[in-house]
Amino acid sequence: MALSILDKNEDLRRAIMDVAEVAGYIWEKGWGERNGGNITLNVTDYFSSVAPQSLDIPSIDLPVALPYIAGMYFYVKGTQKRMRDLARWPMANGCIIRVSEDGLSFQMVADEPIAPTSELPSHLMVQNYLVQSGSKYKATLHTHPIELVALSHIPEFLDDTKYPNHLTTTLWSMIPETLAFAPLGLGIVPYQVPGSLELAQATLEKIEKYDVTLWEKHGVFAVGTDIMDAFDQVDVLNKAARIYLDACATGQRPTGMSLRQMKEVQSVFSLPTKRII
Ligand code: 2HA
Ligand code: ZN
Repeated sequence: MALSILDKNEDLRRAIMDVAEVAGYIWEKGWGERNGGNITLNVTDYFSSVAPQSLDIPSIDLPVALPYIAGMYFYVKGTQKRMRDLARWPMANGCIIRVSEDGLSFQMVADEPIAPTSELPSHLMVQNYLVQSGSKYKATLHTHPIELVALSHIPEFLDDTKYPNHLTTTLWSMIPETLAFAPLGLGIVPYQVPGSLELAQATLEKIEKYDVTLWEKHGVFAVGTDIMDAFDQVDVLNKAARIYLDACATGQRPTGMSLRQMKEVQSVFSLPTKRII
């Protein structure tokens, strides 16, 4: 059997094992039913010592030009692949792609020719933005966290014009850690067809400001320095959503921490109000 690309590249293997670990958490939490959710990781750094291979394999067109990630490598979950399988066999349920030098197409580099996710436009458009803006963020994660999706069905949490920042403030007020570990809050993207360019474009606009955006009645899209960081932010926000719903299940509306208490946490921990890197 041919050597896997991971056997020849220990740093790449570790990064992909982190992806596999997060895929396992997603399955265990019930956020990744069937083939639900996607992960994309910029792995270009692990290929820097390797000259671009001349690849005698077909190129697949991208829906939009992505010049900033031209020549870059990404690990991407495969289309129709399951998180619970990826947790055990990451290279049989995901692939490494290389974007062409003109940023107009990509090729599947390793190991098996697995077609990437239907959400590739949103993942690569956001990756393109991250490189363009000089960000250190390498990971994008789409998943279906139950409690956050449940809250995206509640009209008062969706109308950011009538109730500005209402969902973020409610989540922050549930437990101080939410404010500390998801200090940028949660952006909201109104419902769009999954996999569409419209969804990708709307996500991109929110990701400029937020690390995590909620796709109305669908899931979340998160970015992070690595896959653990992206996962942790979703986990923290979803935990707050769970506390909110559990409190509501008593038949009462939770009071939440007061604005004064939240401001105190913000100043004691010097929390950022904008992305720093
Ligand atoms: O790829 O979750 O939204 C599976 C999805 C699409
Ligand atoms: Zn989805």
